[in-house]
Amino acid sequence: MTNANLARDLEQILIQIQKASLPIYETLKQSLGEYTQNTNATGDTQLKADVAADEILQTTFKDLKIIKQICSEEQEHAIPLHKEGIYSIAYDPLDGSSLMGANLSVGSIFGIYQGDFLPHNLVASAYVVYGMVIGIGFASLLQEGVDYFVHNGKEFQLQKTLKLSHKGKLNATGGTQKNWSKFHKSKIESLFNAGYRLRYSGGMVPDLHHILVKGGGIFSYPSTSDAPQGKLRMLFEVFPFAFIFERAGGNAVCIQENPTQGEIEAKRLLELIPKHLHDTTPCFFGSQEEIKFVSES
Ligand code: AHM
Ligand code: MG
Repeated sequence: MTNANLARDLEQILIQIQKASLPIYETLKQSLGEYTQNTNATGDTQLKADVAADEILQTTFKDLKIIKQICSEEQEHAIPLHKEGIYSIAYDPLDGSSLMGANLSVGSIFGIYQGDFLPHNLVASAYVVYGMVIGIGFASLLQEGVDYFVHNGKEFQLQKTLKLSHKGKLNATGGTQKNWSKFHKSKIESLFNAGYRLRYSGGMVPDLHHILVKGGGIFSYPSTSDAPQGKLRMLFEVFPFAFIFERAGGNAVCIQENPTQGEIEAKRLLELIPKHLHDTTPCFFGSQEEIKFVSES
C-alpha cells in the first residue's frame, strides 16, 4: 500500500473516532457513574457509560467499509465488520471509567492494525481524553510525534504535535504498593530521590497524556505479587500507547524479574505476542532516559 493510500484511510478512521467522541462526551456529562449488573471479559463490573461508549463506537466503525473487524475491552470476542476491509481496530471504549463518580478525566484508546491484531501490524494509534474539553492524540507510521487535536465547540483543531524530551520530571506508577517487588520499589524510590514528582490520577489516558504534554517522564504498571502479569491489557491499552510513546521519541517496555537470579529482563512491548485478546502485561512507558534506568538491573 502506498503512503498516500494509508494517509487517506487513516484520515477516515480518525474522522470516525472524532465523530464518536462527541456523543460519548455527552453520555459522560449525563452519567453519574452508575454500574450495570454485568461484568466484562476481564471480570470488571461494567458501568452504563462503558456499555454506551462501546455501542457508539461499534455503530460508528460499522459505517466504514475499510474496517475488517473490531475488538473491544467490553466484548469477549472480535466482531467482524466488512469482509473487504483491511484494518482491525482494538479499543478500550472508556478507560478509567471507575473515576467518573469522582469527576476525573477518562479516555478511549484505539490500536489500528493493518491485518490481524499483532503489534507489528500497528499502523496508527489514538486516544481521546474527555476532560474540560475533548482532546485527541493521534500517531501513525507516516509521521514522527503525536498530533494533538482539541474540540473548540465546533470542530477539532490541531493544537500541537507532541514529542518527548530525552528525560522528564513526572513519575506515575500503579498497582497496590504493598504488592510491588523490591526491585520496583527501589527504582521508584530512586526516581523520587532524583527529583521526580508523583502524578497519578488512576486514569491511564490522562496520566500518559500528561507525560506527553509535559514532554517527558515515566508511567508504569508493574508486575505485582497479586497480579504477576500486571493489570493493563495488551490490545486495548498497552500496544496503542507503546506505539504512541515510540512515535513521540520515547520507549515502552515490559519488565519481568527473575527472583531466584535477581535479574531483570526488559523487552520492547511491541514485540510481545498476545495469546488471547484480553491478555495483560506489566508495562513501562516513558522518555528514553527513564526507560533505560528502569531496564537496568
Ligand atoms: P479500566 O480499563 O478497567 O478502567 O482499568 C484501567 C485503569 C487504567 O486507566 C489505570 O492506569 C489503571 O487501571 C489503574 O489501576 P490501579 O487503580 O490498580 O492503579
Ligand atoms: Mg481500560
